[in-house]
Amino acid sequence: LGQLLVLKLGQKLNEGKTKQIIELADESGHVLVQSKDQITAGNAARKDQMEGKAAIANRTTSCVFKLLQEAGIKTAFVRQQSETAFVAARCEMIPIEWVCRRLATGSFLKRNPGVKEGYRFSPLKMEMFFKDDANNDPQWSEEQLLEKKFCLAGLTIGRCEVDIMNRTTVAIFEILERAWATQNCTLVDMKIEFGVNVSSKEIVLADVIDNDSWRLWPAGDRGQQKDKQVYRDLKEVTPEAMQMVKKNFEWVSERVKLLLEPQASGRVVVLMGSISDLAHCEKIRKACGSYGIPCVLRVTSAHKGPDETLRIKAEYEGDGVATVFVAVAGRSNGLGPVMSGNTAYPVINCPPITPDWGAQDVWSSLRMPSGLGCSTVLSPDAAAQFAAQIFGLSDHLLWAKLRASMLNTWVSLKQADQKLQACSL
Ligand SMILES: Nc1ncnc2c1ncn2[C@@H]1O[C@H](COP(=O)(O)OP(=O)(O)OP(=O)(O)O)[C@@H](O)[C@H]1O
Ligand SMILES: *[C@@H]1O[C@H](CO)[C@@H](O)[C@H](O)[C@H]1NC(C)=O
Ligand SMILES: *[C@@H]1O[C@H](CO)[C@@H](O)[C@H](O)[C@H]1NC(C)=O
Ligand SMILES: *[C@@H]1O[C@H](CO)[C@@H](O)[C@H](O)[C@H]1NC(C)=O
Ligand SMILES: *[C@@H]1O[C@H](CO)[C@@H](O)[C@H](O)[C@H]1NC(C)=O
Ligand SMILES: CC(=O)N[C@H]1CO[C@H](CO)[C@@H](O)[C@@H]1O
Ligand SMILES: [Mg+2]
Repeated sequence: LGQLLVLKLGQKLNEGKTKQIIELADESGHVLVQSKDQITAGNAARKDQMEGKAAIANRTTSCVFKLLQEAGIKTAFVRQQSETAFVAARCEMIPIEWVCRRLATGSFLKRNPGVKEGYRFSPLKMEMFFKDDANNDPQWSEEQLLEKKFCLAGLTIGRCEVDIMNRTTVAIFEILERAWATQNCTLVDMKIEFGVNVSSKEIVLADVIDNDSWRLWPAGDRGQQKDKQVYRDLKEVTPEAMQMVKKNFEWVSERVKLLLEPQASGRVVVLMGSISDLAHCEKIRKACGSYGIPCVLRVTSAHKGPDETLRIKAEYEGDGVATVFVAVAGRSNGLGPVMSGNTAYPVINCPPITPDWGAQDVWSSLRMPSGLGCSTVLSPDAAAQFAAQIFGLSDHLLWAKLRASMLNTWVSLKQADQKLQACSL
């Protein structure tokens, strides 16, 4: 509450069943999203105050948005403000619920009789629902959304915007699915909403992601579900039953914090055959930094000082830190192959190719003796990215960055094309 007093609140912009949206007098373009202390189901037909629920919802939303934000997904979330409130970009909300499913359950089974609960969707199943309480949020097709030509904060929701939301929903699901897997929890399905940031006119993930937004089955077992379904399924709302729902909520909100914890931390060791390769190696280090991977640079030549090369290698073996070696050697690359033949850690060749002899030199990185498994990439960025992909196998936070970056590249291409088409009209 102390922190809250520091904020100068403007007028209340909106109030729904679970939260209030309040203007911030001193931060234009931002709002305070304040959770209300109650749980609703069946469109508020069932309403019970649940002490502490808002705080738990706050924690869930902040952790999930933080995870996505750090991965590089564009969200409205700015910062946690108090136990029950966070500051977000002011958005005009697109009145669509995007639903993404891995396993069939709930309303999908009713709409698709014959499909058994637990049917696995691969690729993920996408659905959208128009937010219209009076008509029970009807399911919509893409065509229905396109024909509506919604205009929010000056942005018309057309083909490009719909594709971006669809793709972003899939990326968000995959990131959260991977994160929950670290807790042995299956993310069964999820619903999210997008808004248009009124300042940037960009589509961003908005509203909240909390217990109401997903189904989670610990160990893939519906019987142990920890989501709001438990509340919906209650036959009678007794204090004991509500206590159980709250305990489930707490179970999730305790675990959601663990989603932000790195699983393992690795390191990249770049070996260069000569100090003249330093500029190339600095680019690798910089790119590793963008993934948050520590990177050390060493100079050693496998041709001129093989004893030193193996001694340096030994420094990074056996201390329990997962290591990827990157070998940078011009002309004849002996460094990568010698490393690869003498360590079980992965080795990536990244030779600094020159215009004169590059076409010949590259063969020293490609044509290997049998038994060696080093890879070769030519750009420093690619070397760092490949190392990140290796660490991403066991680090969901790193994997999330790679996944978000793939999405953002796709979105940039889409937007560049749209801009070009608009200009040539
Ligand atoms: N960053 C934001 N900027 C502006 N409005 C927002 C933002 N985040 C959420 N909102 C909107 O605030 C309103 C209140 O939220 P709440 O979830 O309580 O509504 P609700 O009763 O569940 O109604 P709805 O069916 O629209 O979700 C919603 O219309 C929601 O879309
Ligand atoms: C999302 O995109 C997929 C793949 O292009 C498409 O099959 C699906 O119909 C889209 N879903 C919605 C709800 O728009
Ligand atoms: C997940 O399950 C595996 C295998 O059952 C177990 O070894 C591991 O400790 C579990 N992890 C968590 C976080 O519960
Ligand atoms: C919203 O857009 C403004 C203007 O571009 C930008 O400064 C701000 O960071 C955006 N907010 C969020 C949360 O993305
Ligand atoms: C999310 O779920 C957890 C546990 O199931 C619960 O503690 C929390 O209150 C839920 N949040 C919301 C908004 O329902
Ligand atoms: C009361 C409470 O749980 N508040 C939390 C809201 O979420 C942030 C981010 O996880 C926490 O730092 C607060 O403690
Ligand atoms: Mg809502």
